[in-house]
Amino acid sequence: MSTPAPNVDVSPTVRAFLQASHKLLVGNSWVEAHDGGTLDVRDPATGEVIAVVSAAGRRDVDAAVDAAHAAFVSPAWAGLRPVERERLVHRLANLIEANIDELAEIECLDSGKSAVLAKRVDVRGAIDYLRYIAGWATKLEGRTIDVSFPKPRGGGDYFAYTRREPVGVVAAIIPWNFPLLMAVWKIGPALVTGCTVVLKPAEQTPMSALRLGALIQEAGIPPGVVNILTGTGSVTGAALVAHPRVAKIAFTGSTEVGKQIGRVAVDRMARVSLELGGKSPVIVLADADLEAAAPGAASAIFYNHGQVCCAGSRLYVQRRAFDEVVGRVVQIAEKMRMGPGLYPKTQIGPLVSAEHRARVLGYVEKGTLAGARVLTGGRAEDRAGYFVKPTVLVEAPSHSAVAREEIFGPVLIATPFDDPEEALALANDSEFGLAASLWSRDLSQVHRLVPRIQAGTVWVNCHNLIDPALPFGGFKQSGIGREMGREVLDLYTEHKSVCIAV
Ligand code: TAP
Repeated sequence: MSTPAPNVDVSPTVRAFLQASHKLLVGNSWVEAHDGGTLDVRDPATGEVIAVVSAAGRRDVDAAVDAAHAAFVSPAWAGLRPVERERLVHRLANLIEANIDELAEIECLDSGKSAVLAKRVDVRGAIDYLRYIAGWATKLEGRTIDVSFPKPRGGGDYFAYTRREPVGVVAAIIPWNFPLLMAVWKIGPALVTGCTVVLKPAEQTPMSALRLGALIQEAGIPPGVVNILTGTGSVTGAALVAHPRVAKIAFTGSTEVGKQIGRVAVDRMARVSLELGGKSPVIVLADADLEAAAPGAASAIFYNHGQVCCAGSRLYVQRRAFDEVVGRVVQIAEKMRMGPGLYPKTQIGPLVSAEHRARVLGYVEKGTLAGARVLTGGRAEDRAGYFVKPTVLVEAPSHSAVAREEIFGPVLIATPFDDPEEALALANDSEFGLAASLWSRDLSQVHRLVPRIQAGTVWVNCHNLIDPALPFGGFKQSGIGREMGREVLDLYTEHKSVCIAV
């Protein structure tokens, strides 16, 4: 179902922001790219250019890493007490909150997502995350350890302890599906641990990072602690990853690019965390509350138009409930209101770019050629912008690309199973292992299955719930490392062992 042209306009504040000249944040200054390079930014709902940003080249990367390195060792940053770092992070959270509507609108125009959801999930999520992580600045602890060496000759003893120390300059490279949230997931832990950052947003969605840069300055975070380089992955991203002064790479994106980055990082032993793709299963047992499971399965795949790393893109339903659950998901898909994210009633917005729309539709085509049947959707919406109808496929062969690879769009593959063991085998038959959900009222069955599901997060009777306190990351090819929770601190700190002869 498509919505008529929206009767909502871009606000004057956001219009003025988009039309401004956009530069790179290096140290405390906004500067143009050395070679004058720029990138067009498009509104996915119309395909029109809404802003022009700088495209950082190698010399800009050098300047930003130098600024981050200088800040890392400067008394203005390294000399701050933990409670002062905590206060700066809270200040940033407060400023984001004070600008919540503007940031949600920017995110909507840049990425195509609904402004209502951008406010509720992306921007509110960024604020909540910063407030959660801020408190860890004062809780970075080591341990004292009783060592068993022979005592020093002539008496005395050893005193041994560990310290957590910031890893150094962090290159944060993020994707386009939750731009502000992904930026904050990396900047937050870097700030509380005393690291410094060079952030590179995705070329499709750089705008919220630029607005965030201004708020970072307003918060009083010392110059050079956070630098922001807009640009492409192949130039800006690659130069950052290879830079010898970058101590750690925090990457969220596709498995393909993650592997390339991992190889470069290992070559010079840079620390690296990789939050990568998924093809997450949703398993519905016949005893589940189907009134909840069917809309749950629909929202697991169609939320943010399927552009979610943990989207429930493989639906497995026990055979006797299959027609009912899949039928309801199809009904929901057909009723979803499609339109620009600025229109408050929109439930499905455009995909992020024309290239991505072609990629998603290419998967559907390959799937049908391999024998899959389209129950609904499967095509672009006949209007300007990069819209793809919510799609449900059945009978996709288990070896087909559409059933195995990450599509990152509103495309669900539904498959029946006969018993829980078969469901488990189907769910685990994937190179990915980011997340899964299990729907059942049988608690014993749930406890039997949860430990055997190969995924970094397992939701039971819910899906896509991400909390700042819950570690998040992937098994298998879905990544290395855990963001969120206290586990994220390990990604931004080194453990130093100290042993003193006393
Ligand atoms: P990618 O194409 O992998 O891009 C991610 C980022 O890497 C972008 O900023 C990109 O720059 C940059 N990049 C590309 N090539 C690079 C290179 N050779 N060196 C350094 N940087 C490079 O992913 P995407 O299409 O933006 O995002 C979708 C993917 O992200 C999906 O696979 C999704 O599952 C994953 N994702 C995972 C998670 C978690 S938490 N696991 C969360 C969200 C998204 P440009 O875009 O500017 O070229």
